[in-house]
Amino acid sequence: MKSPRKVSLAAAYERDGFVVVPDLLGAAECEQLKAEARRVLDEHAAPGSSVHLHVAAVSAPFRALAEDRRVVDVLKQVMPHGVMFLSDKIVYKSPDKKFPTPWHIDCYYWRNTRPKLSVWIPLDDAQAENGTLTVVPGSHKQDWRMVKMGLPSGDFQYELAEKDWREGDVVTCAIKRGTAIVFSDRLVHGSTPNTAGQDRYAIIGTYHAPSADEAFDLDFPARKVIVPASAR
Ligand SMILES: O=C(O)CCC(=O)C(=O)O
Repeated sequence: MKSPRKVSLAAAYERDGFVVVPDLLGAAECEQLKAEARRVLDEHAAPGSSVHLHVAAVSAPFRALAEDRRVVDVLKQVMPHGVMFLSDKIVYKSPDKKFPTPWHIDCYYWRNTRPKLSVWIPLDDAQAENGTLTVVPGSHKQDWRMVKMGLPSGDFQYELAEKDWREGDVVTCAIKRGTAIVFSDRLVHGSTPNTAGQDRYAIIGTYHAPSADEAFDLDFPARKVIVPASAR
């Protein structure tokens, strides 16, 4: 019998709009980064917020993670025109931050800029019960409309206008801490609610191809070219 053809990481990313990279970070590293995330939230985040941007700008460990060889080796496979770090953020759910992240596409938040992708790494084991990432494979090939929404925390301001897919299309990413999900800024994604009464810390780094700064980029002080276009 013919065995199924193994699809490359780049081909899977192109087909699905995301790839799961198991065990990118070890458990001990996740524990240290989680303590660092707590420090950053305590010292820099607005009280009560569950999303905090510009982490690498104030944290050496997260700055190192943004350009860690293991992360960059994966990015090089899906970014043929070089790799530039733009920014990162902590997304934190807890017993009192239960709400699901609404269905959305990230590119809505940076309209009229060059394409980007993000690397989502949970620092706690993440599953349906504690608010893991949910994705709709292939949704990056469609255009989606977003509308304003009003989460009490103000952390997410928009959600998809139409949820035009079947229940069975959704992938609920049950993954160990330190596993990474690399996803296109056109991919429909959200999260499950955190009903488990547990913490769920995640770090999300966002990247695009190197280029002269666009006006949008100027708000991101930790931006940095990691793999110049010419190095490939
Ligand atoms: O960690 C999460 O709940 C998802 C966050 C997210 O989708 C985003 O910030 O774009």
